[in-house]
Amino acid sequence: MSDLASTASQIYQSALSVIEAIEPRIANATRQELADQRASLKLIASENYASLPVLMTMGTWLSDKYAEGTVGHRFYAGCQNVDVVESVATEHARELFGAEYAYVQPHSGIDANLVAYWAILQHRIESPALAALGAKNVNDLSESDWETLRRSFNEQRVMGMSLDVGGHLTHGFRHNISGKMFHQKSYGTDPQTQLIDYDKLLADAREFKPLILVAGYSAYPRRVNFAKMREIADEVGATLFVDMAHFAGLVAGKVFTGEEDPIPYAHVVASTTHKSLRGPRGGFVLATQEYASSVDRGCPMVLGGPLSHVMAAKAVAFAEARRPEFATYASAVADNAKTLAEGLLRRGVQLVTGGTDNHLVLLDVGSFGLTGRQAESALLDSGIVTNRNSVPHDPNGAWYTTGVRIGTPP
Ligand code: DSN
Repeated sequence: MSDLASTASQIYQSALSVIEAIEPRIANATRQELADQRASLKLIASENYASLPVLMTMGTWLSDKYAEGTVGHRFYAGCQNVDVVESVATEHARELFGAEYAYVQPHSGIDANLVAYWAILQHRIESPALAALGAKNVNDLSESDWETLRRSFNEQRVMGMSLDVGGHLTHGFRHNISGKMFHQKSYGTDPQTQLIDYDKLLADAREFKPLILVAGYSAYPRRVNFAKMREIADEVGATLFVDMAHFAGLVAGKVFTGEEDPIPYAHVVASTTHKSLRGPRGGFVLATQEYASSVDRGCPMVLGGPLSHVMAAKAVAFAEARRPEFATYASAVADNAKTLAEGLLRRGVQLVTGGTDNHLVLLDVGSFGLTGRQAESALLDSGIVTNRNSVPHDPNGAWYTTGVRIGTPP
Protein backbone atom coordinates (compact mmCIF):
# COMPACT_ATOMS: atom_id res chain seq x y z
CA MET A 1 0.00 0.00 0.00
CA SER A 2 1.32 3.47 -0.87
CA ASP A 3 1.94 6.01 1.94
CA LEU A 4 -1.10 7.98 0.78
CA ALA A 5 -3.38 4.94 0.80
CA SER A 6 -2.10 3.88 4.20
CA THR A 7 -2.71 7.38 5.67
CA ALA A 8 -6.16 7.48 4.11
CA SER A 9 -6.95 4.07 5.53
CA GLN A 10 -5.92 5.22 9.03
CA ILE A 11 -8.10 8.32 8.67
CA TYR A 12 -11.00 6.08 7.74
CA GLN A 13 -10.48 3.84 10.74
CA SER A 14 -10.48 6.97 12.96
CA ALA A 15 -13.73 8.12 11.35
CA LEU A 16 -15.30 4.78 12.23
CA SER A 17 -14.40 5.23 15.88
CA VAL A 18 -16.28 8.58 15.81
CA ILE A 19 -19.31 6.78 14.36
CA GLU A 20 -18.94 4.01 16.93
CA ALA A 21 -19.52 6.49 19.77
CA ILE A 22 -23.02 7.21 18.39
CA GLU A 23 -24.19 3.91 16.89
CA PRO A 24 -21.75 1.01 17.23
CA ARG A 25 -23.87 -1.31 15.08
CA ILE A 26 -23.33 0.94 12.08
CA ALA A 27 -19.59 1.17 12.69
CA ASN A 28 -19.44 -2.61 13.07
CA ALA A 29 -21.49 -3.31 9.93
CA THR A 30 -19.21 -0.95 7.99
CA ARG A 31 -16.04 -2.65 9.29
CA GLN A 32 -17.58 -6.05 8.61
CA GLU A 33 -18.42 -5.04 5.02
CA LEU A 34 -14.75 -4.25 4.45
CA ALA A 35 -13.72 -7.56 6.05
CA ASP A 36 -16.26 -9.47 3.91
CA GLN A 37 -15.11 -7.71 0.73
CA ARG A 38 -11.51 -8.65 1.55
CA ALA A 39 -12.38 -12.26 2.38
CA SER A 40 -14.38 -13.00 -0.76
CA LEU A 41 -13.98 -12.75 -4.51
CA LYS A 42 -16.51 -10.27 -5.83
CA LEU A 43 -17.59 -11.08 -9.37
CA ILE A 44 -20.83 -9.12 -9.59
CA ALA A 45 -20.82 -7.49 -13.02
CA SER A 46 -22.47 -4.28 -11.82
CA GLU A 47 -20.31 -3.69 -8.74
CA ASN A 48 -16.81 -2.42 -8.17
CA TYR A 49 -14.39 -1.06 -5.55
CA ALA A 50 -14.29 2.73 -5.44
CA SER A 51 -10.92 4.22 -4.51
CA LEU A 52 -10.30 5.74 -1.08
CA PRO A 53 -10.26 9.28 -2.54
CA VAL A 54 -13.70 8.61 -4.06
CA LEU A 55 -15.06 7.13 -0.83
CA MET A 56 -13.64 9.88 1.34
CA THR A 57 -15.03 12.64 -0.89
CA MET A 58 -18.53 11.36 -0.12
CA GLY A 59 -18.15 11.82 3.63
CA THR A 60 -17.82 15.60 3.84
CA TRP A 61 -19.64 18.86 4.66
CA LEU A 62 -20.84 19.13 1.05
CA SER A 63 -23.54 16.69 2.12
CA ASP A 64 -25.19 19.48 4.13
CA LYS A 65 -26.02 21.80 1.23
CA TYR A 66 -29.19 22.17 -0.82
CA ALA A 67 -28.54 23.29 -4.40
CA GLU A 68 -31.58 22.83 -6.64
CA GLY A 69 -31.01 24.38 -10.04
CA THR A 70 -27.93 24.49 -12.23
CA VAL A 71 -24.49 26.08 -11.92
CA GLY A 72 -24.91 29.83 -11.34
CA HIS A 73 -28.71 29.49 -11.28
CA ARG A 74 -29.67 27.99 -7.92
CA PHE A 75 -32.82 28.25 -5.87
CA TYR A 76 -30.81 28.54 -2.61
CA ALA A 77 -28.22 31.05 -1.43
CA GLY A 78 -24.67 30.04 -0.64
CA CYS A 79 -24.12 27.54 -3.45
CA GLN A 80 -20.75 28.90 -4.58
CA ASN A 81 -18.85 25.79 -3.52
CA VAL A 82 -21.40 23.41 -5.01
CA ASP A 83 -21.11 25.42 -8.24
CA VAL A 84 -17.38 24.67 -8.27
CA VAL A 85 -18.02 20.99 -7.56
CA GLU A 86 -20.64 20.59 -10.28
CA SER A 87 -18.59 22.57 -12.84
CA VAL A 88 -15.50 20.45 -12.22
CA ALA A 89 -17.52 17.21 -12.41
CA THR A 90 -19.21 18.17 -15.70
CA GLU A 91 -15.92 19.38 -17.17
CA HIS A 92 -14.25 16.04 -16.38
CA ALA A 93 -17.25 14.09 -17.72
CA ARG A 94 -17.25 16.02 -21.02
CA GLU A 95 -13.49 15.62 -21.45
CA LEU A 96 -13.44 11.97 -20.42
CA PHE A 97 -16.13 10.93 -22.88
CA GLY A 98 -15.70 13.62 -25.56
CA ALA A 99 -19.32 14.71 -25.04
CA GLU A 100 -20.81 18.10 -25.90
CA TYR A 101 -22.75 18.34 -22.65
CA ALA A 102 -22.83 16.56 -19.26
CA TYR A 103 -25.30 16.57 -16.37
CA VAL A 104 -24.03 14.99 -13.15
CA GLN A 105 -26.98 15.43 -10.78
CA PRO A 106 -28.87 12.10 -11.16
CA HIS A 107 -28.78 10.09 -7.95
CA SER A 108 -28.85 6.68 -9.61
CA GLY A 109 -29.02 4.92 -12.98
CA ILE A 110 -32.81 4.84 -13.02
CA ASP A 111 -32.91 8.56 -12.21
CA ALA A 112 -30.47 9.22 -15.04
CA ASN A 113 -32.65 7.23 -17.44
CA LEU A 114 -35.77 9.11 -16.32
CA VAL A 115 -34.02 12.43 -16.85
CA ALA A 116 -33.01 11.23 -20.32
CA TYR A 117 -36.53 10.08 -21.22
CA TRP A 118 -38.12 13.34 -20.08
CA ALA A 119 -35.47 15.39 -21.83
CA ILE A 120 -36.10 13.53 -25.08
CA LEU A 121 -39.87 13.88 -24.74
CA GLN A 122 -39.59 17.58 -23.95
CA HIS A 123 -37.18 18.20 -26.79
CA ARG A 124 -39.13 16.18 -29.32
CA ILE A 125 -42.35 17.84 -28.29
CA GLU A 126 -40.92 21.30 -27.95
CA SER A 127 -39.65 21.64 -31.46
CA PRO A 128 -42.84 20.97 -33.45
CA ALA A 129 -45.54 21.04 -30.78
CA LEU A 130 -44.45 24.18 -28.95
CA ALA A 131 -44.23 26.03 -32.23
CA ALA A 132 -47.77 24.90 -33.02
CA LEU A 133 -48.92 26.13 -29.61
CA GLY A 134 -47.10 29.44 -30.09
CA ALA A 135 -44.87 28.83 -27.02
CA LYS A 136 -41.10 29.09 -26.77
CA ASN A 137 -40.56 26.55 -24.02
CA VAL A 138 -42.57 24.30 -21.72
CA ASN A 139 -42.80 27.02 -19.04
CA ASP A 140 -45.00 29.06 -21.40
CA LEU A 141 -47.61 26.31 -21.66
CA SER A 142 -51.07 26.64 -20.15
CA GLU A 143 -52.76 23.75 -18.34
CA SER A 144 -54.81 22.93 -21.44
CA ASP A 145 -51.63 22.92 -23.56
CA TRP A 146 -50.18 20.43 -21.08
CA GLU A 147 -53.30 18.33 -21.43
CA THR A 148 -52.77 18.26 -25.20
CA LEU A 149 -49.13 17.28 -24.68
CA ARG A 150 -50.02 14.59 -22.14
CA ARG A 151 -52.36 13.05 -24.68
CA SER A 152 -49.60 13.07 -27.26
CA PHE A 153 -47.25 11.40 -24.73
CA ASN A 154 -49.61 8.45 -24.84
CA GLU A 155 -48.70 7.94 -28.44
CA GLN A 156 -44.97 7.87 -27.68
CA ARG A 157 -43.24 4.63 -28.34
CA VAL A 158 -40.02 3.25 -26.97
CA MET A 159 -38.10 0.25 -28.24
CA GLY A 160 -35.40 -1.33 -26.10
CA MET A 161 -33.73 -4.68 -25.56
CA SER A 162 -35.98 -7.18 -23.82
CA LEU A 163 -35.24 -7.89 -20.16
CA ASP A 164 -35.43 -11.56 -21.16
CA VAL A 165 -32.26 -11.36 -23.23
CA GLY A 166 -30.25 -8.93 -21.11
CA GLY A 167 -31.98 -5.53 -21.37
CA HIS A 168 -32.72 -3.42 -18.32
CA LEU A 169 -35.99 -2.79 -16.45
CA THR A 170 -35.93 0.85 -17.54
CA HIS A 171 -35.85 -0.06 -21.23
CA GLY A 172 -39.62 -0.58 -21.39
CA PHE A 173 -40.27 -3.49 -18.97
CA ARG A 174 -43.98 -3.67 -18.20
CA HIS A 175 -43.51 -3.42 -14.41
CA ASN A 176 -41.27 -0.36 -14.68
CA ILE A 177 -42.43 3.21 -15.24
CA SER A 178 -40.78 3.09 -18.70
CA GLY A 179 -43.29 0.40 -19.67
CA LYS A 180 -46.15 2.59 -18.40
CA MET A 181 -45.04 5.97 -19.76
CA PHE A 182 -44.58 4.60 -23.24
CA HIS A 183 -46.11 2.18 -25.66
CA GLN A 184 -43.26 -0.23 -25.83
CA LYS A 185 -41.89 -3.01 -27.99
CA SER A 186 -38.81 -5.01 -27.11
CA TYR A 187 -36.18 -6.34 -29.44
CA GLY A 188 -34.68 -9.74 -28.71
CA THR A 189 -31.65 -11.62 -29.95
CA ASP A 190 -31.24 -14.24 -32.64
CA PRO A 191 -32.45 -17.60 -31.22
CA GLN A 192 -29.40 -19.44 -32.61
CA THR A 193 -26.51 -17.03 -32.07
CA GLN A 194 -28.11 -15.17 -29.13
CA LEU A 195 -26.66 -11.98 -30.68
CA ILE A 196 -28.54 -8.80 -31.62
CA ASP A 197 -29.95 -9.22 -35.13
CA TYR A 198 -29.68 -5.70 -36.55
CA ASP A 199 -31.65 -6.55 -39.72
CA LYS A 200 -34.57 -7.84 -37.69
CA LEU A 201 -34.28 -4.86 -35.36
CA LEU A 202 -34.53 -2.52 -38.38
CA ALA A 203 -37.55 -4.38 -39.76
CA ASP A 204 -39.30 -4.24 -36.35
CA ALA A 205 -38.44 -0.57 -35.91
CA ARG A 206 -39.86 0.25 -39.35
CA GLU A 207 -43.11 -1.35 -38.33
CA PHE A 208 -43.29 0.00 -34.75
CA LYS A 209 -41.85 3.49 -35.44
CA PRO A 210 -40.40 4.20 -31.97
CA LEU A 211 -39.87 7.77 -30.86
CA ILE A 212 -36.93 6.52 -28.78
CA LEU A 213 -34.63 3.63 -29.65
CA VAL A 214 -32.77 2.42 -26.55
CA ALA A 215 -29.42 0.65 -26.83
CA GLY A 216 -27.60 -0.82 -23.86
CA TYR A 217 -27.95 -3.81 -21.54
CA SER A 218 -27.25 -5.23 -18.14
CA ALA A 219 -26.72 -8.91 -18.96
CA TYR A 220 -25.68 -9.14 -22.63
CA PRO A 221 -22.08 -10.35 -22.88
CA ARG A 222 -21.29 -8.67 -26.21
CA ARG A 223 -20.47 -5.28 -27.67
CA VAL A 224 -23.07 -3.22 -29.51
CA ASN A 225 -22.52 -1.48 -32.84
CA PHE A 226 -23.82 2.02 -32.14
CA ALA A 227 -23.29 3.20 -35.73
CA LYS A 228 -25.82 0.58 -36.82
CA MET A 229 -28.15 1.58 -33.98
CA ARG A 230 -27.97 5.23 -35.11
CA GLU A 231 -28.70 4.23 -38.74
CA ILE A 232 -31.79 2.38 -37.56
CA ALA A 233 -32.87 5.32 -35.38
CA ASP A 234 -32.39 7.78 -38.26
CA GLU A 235 -34.23 5.54 -40.69
CA VAL A 236 -37.37 5.55 -38.48
CA GLY A 237 -37.05 9.09 -37.10
CA ALA A 238 -36.21 7.94 -33.54
CA THR A 239 -33.93 9.54 -30.98
CA LEU A 240 -31.08 7.18 -30.10
CA PHE A 241 -30.72 6.85 -26.34
CA VAL A 242 -27.85 4.71 -25.03
CA ASP A 243 -27.81 3.41 -21.47
CA MET A 244 -24.11 2.68 -20.94
CA ALA A 245 -24.35 2.08 -17.18
CA HIS A 246 -22.69 -1.31 -17.43
CA PHE A 247 -19.88 -0.48 -19.83
CA ALA A 248 -19.11 3.21 -19.13
CA GLY A 249 -15.70 2.16 -17.79
CA LEU A 250 -14.89 0.38 -21.04
CA VAL A 251 -15.85 3.51 -22.99
CA ALA A 252 -13.84 5.74 -20.65
CA GLY A 253 -10.85 3.37 -20.82
CA LYS A 254 -10.98 3.29 -24.65
CA VAL A 255 -11.69 -0.43 -24.88
CA PHE A 256 -14.84 0.44 -26.81
CA THR A 257 -13.82 2.77 -29.63
CA GLY A 258 -15.08 3.56 -33.15
CA GLU A 259 -18.54 2.16 -33.76
CA GLU A 260 -18.56 0.61 -30.25
CA ASP A 261 -18.24 4.02 -28.58
CA PRO A 262 -21.81 5.34 -28.12
CA ILE A 263 -20.94 9.02 -27.67
CA PRO A 264 -20.48 10.01 -31.35
CA TYR A 265 -23.68 8.21 -32.36
CA ALA A 266 -26.24 8.71 -29.57
CA HIS A 267 -28.32 11.84 -29.07
CA VAL A 268 -28.49 11.15 -25.34
CA VAL A 269 -26.44 8.77 -23.16
CA ALA A 270 -27.15 7.91 -19.53
CA SER A 271 -25.00 5.96 -17.12
CA THR A 272 -24.21 5.07 -13.57
CA THR A 273 -20.86 5.98 -12.04
CA HIS A 274 -20.36 2.96 -9.77
CA LYS A 275 -20.16 -0.04 -12.10
CA SER A 276 -17.23 -0.47 -14.51
CA LEU A 277 -16.48 3.26 -14.08
CA ARG A 278 -15.43 2.60 -10.45
CA GLY A 279 -16.89 5.79 -8.95
CA PRO A 280 -19.45 6.58 -6.23
CA ARG A 281 -23.02 5.31 -6.47
CA GLY A 282 -24.84 7.67 -8.81
CA GLY A 283 -25.79 8.56 -12.35
CA PHE A 284 -25.10 11.11 -15.08
CA VAL A 285 -26.35 12.05 -18.52
CA LEU A 286 -24.38 13.10 -21.60
CA ALA A 287 -26.05 14.70 -24.61
CA THR A 288 -25.57 16.67 -27.77
CA GLN A 289 -26.01 20.45 -27.38
CA GLU A 290 -29.43 20.09 -29.01
CA TYR A 291 -30.74 18.19 -25.95
CA ALA A 292 -28.76 20.11 -23.29
CA SER A 293 -31.40 22.57 -22.09
CA SER A 294 -33.97 19.76 -21.78
CA VAL A 295 -31.58 17.57 -19.76
CA ASP A 296 -30.83 20.56 -17.49
CA ARG A 297 -34.42 20.46 -16.30
CA GLY A 298 -33.81 17.05 -14.66
CA CYS A 299 -34.21 18.86 -11.34
CA PRO A 300 -37.00 19.66 -10.53
CA MET A 301 -38.76 17.64 -13.26
CA VAL A 302 -37.54 14.25 -12.07
CA LEU A 303 -34.92 14.78 -9.35
CA GLY A 304 -34.74 16.33 -5.91
CA GLY A 305 -31.81 18.46 -4.81
CA PRO A 306 -28.44 17.25 -6.08
CA LEU A 307 -26.24 15.28 -3.68
CA SER A 308 -23.31 17.69 -3.66
CA HIS A 309 -20.97 15.31 -1.82
CA VAL A 310 -21.67 12.60 -4.42
CA MET A 311 -21.20 15.02 -7.33
CA ALA A 312 -17.82 15.82 -5.77
CA ALA A 313 -16.97 12.12 -5.63
CA LYS A 314 -18.07 11.76 -9.28
CA ALA A 315 -15.60 14.55 -10.16
CA VAL A 316 -12.83 12.63 -8.38
CA ALA A 317 -13.78 9.37 -10.13
CA PHE A 318 -13.88 11.06 -13.56
CA ALA A 319 -10.46 12.59 -12.83
CA GLU A 320 -9.14 9.12 -11.96
CA ALA A 321 -10.64 7.70 -15.15
CA ARG A 322 -8.81 10.34 -17.22
CA ARG A 323 -5.46 8.97 -16.02
CA PRO A 324 -3.57 6.47 -18.19
CA GLU A 325 -3.80 3.81 -15.44
CA PHE A 326 -7.54 3.66 -15.98
CA ALA A 327 -7.13 2.55 -19.60
CA THR A 328 -4.85 -0.24 -18.34
CA TYR A 329 -7.51 -1.21 -15.81
CA ALA A 330 -10.31 -1.19 -18.43
CA SER A 331 -8.29 -3.40 -20.82
CA ALA A 332 -7.64 -5.83 -17.98
CA VAL A 333 -11.39 -6.01 -17.26
CA ALA A 334 -12.12 -7.09 -20.86
CA ASP A 335 -9.06 -9.41 -21.06
CA ASN A 336 -9.99 -11.09 -17.78
CA ALA A 337 -13.57 -11.67 -18.90
CA LYS A 338 -12.33 -13.27 -22.11
CA THR A 339 -9.84 -15.48 -20.27
CA LEU A 340 -12.52 -16.47 -17.75
CA ALA A 341 -14.93 -17.36 -20.58
CA GLU A 342 -12.27 -19.46 -22.34
CA GLY A 343 -11.49 -21.31 -19.10
CA LEU A 344 -15.16 -22.01 -18.45
CA LEU A 345 -15.72 -23.21 -22.03
CA ARG A 346 -12.72 -25.57 -21.74
CA ARG A 347 -14.41 -27.05 -18.65
CA GLY A 348 -17.64 -27.63 -20.54
CA VAL A 349 -19.70 -24.72 -19.20
CA GLN A 350 -22.34 -23.41 -21.55
CA LEU A 351 -22.12 -19.63 -22.06
CA VAL A 352 -24.83 -17.41 -23.51
CA THR A 353 -23.62 -16.26 -26.98
CA GLY A 354 -20.73 -18.73 -26.63
CA GLY A 355 -18.39 -16.24 -24.93
CA THR A 356 -17.87 -12.56 -24.22
CA ASP A 357 -16.24 -9.46 -25.61
CA ASN A 358 -17.13 -7.08 -22.82
CA HIS A 359 -16.91 -7.26 -19.00
CA LEU A 360 -19.38 -10.05 -18.26
CA VAL A 361 -19.98 -13.73 -18.83
CA LEU A 362 -23.42 -15.32 -18.59
CA LEU A 363 -23.28 -18.98 -17.59
CA ASP A 364 -26.16 -21.29 -18.44
CA VAL A 365 -26.03 -23.78 -15.54
CA GLY A 366 -29.07 -25.81 -16.66
CA SER A 367 -26.87 -28.59 -18.08
CA PHE A 368 -25.49 -29.22 -14.55
CA GLY A 369 -29.04 -29.81 -13.31
CA LEU A 370 -28.89 -26.58 -11.29
CA THR A 371 -30.98 -23.45 -11.12
CA GLY A 372 -29.19 -20.13 -11.11
CA ARG A 373 -30.19 -19.72 -7.47
CA GLN A 374 -28.52 -22.99 -6.48
CA ALA A 375 -25.37 -22.11 -8.40
CA GLU A 376 -25.27 -18.64 -6.85
CA SER A 377 -25.55 -20.18 -3.35
CA ALA A 378 -22.88 -22.79 -4.03
CA LEU A 379 -20.51 -20.12 -5.32
CA LEU A 380 -21.20 -17.95 -2.27
CA ASP A 381 -20.38 -20.89 0.01
CA SER A 382 -17.02 -21.03 -1.78
CA GLY A 383 -16.38 -17.33 -1.19
CA ILE A 384 -17.33 -16.15 -4.68
CA VAL A 385 -20.04 -13.49 -4.83
CA THR A 386 -22.06 -13.45 -8.06
CA ASN A 387 -25.69 -13.00 -8.98
CA ARG A 388 -28.16 -15.37 -10.56
CA ASN A 389 -29.59 -14.11 -13.82
CA SER A 390 -32.09 -15.18 -16.43
CA VAL A 391 -30.78 -16.68 -19.63
CA PRO A 392 -32.73 -15.92 -22.84
CA HIS A 393 -36.27 -17.33 -22.54
CA ASP A 394 -35.40 -18.80 -19.15
CA PRO A 395 -37.56 -21.83 -18.23
CA ASN A 396 -37.05 -21.15 -14.49
CA GLY A 397 -38.32 -17.55 -14.47
CA ALA A 398 -36.72 -14.44 -12.99
CA TRP A 399 -36.50 -15.63 -9.34
CA TYR A 400 -34.81 -19.03 -9.67
CA THR A 401 -33.33 -18.51 -13.17
CA THR A 402 -31.01 -20.83 -15.11
CA GLY A 403 -28.06 -18.47 -15.29
CA VAL A 404 -25.27 -16.92 -13.27
CA ARG A 405 -23.82 -13.56 -14.34
CA ILE A 406 -20.14 -13.10 -13.65
CA GLY A 407 -18.38 -9.79 -14.17
CA THR A 408 -14.74 -8.79 -13.99
CA PRO A 409 -14.82 -5.03 -13.16
CA PRO A 410 -14.26 -5.56 -9.41
N1 DSN B 1 -28.74 -3.62 -10.75
C1 DSN B 1 -27.98 -3.41 -11.96
C2 DSN B 1 -27.34 -4.66 -12.41
O1 DSN B 1 -27.03 -5.48 -11.59
O2 DSN B 1 -27.11 -4.84 -13.61
C3 DSN B 1 -28.78 -2.80 -13.03
O3 DSN B 1 -29.55 -1.75 -12.54
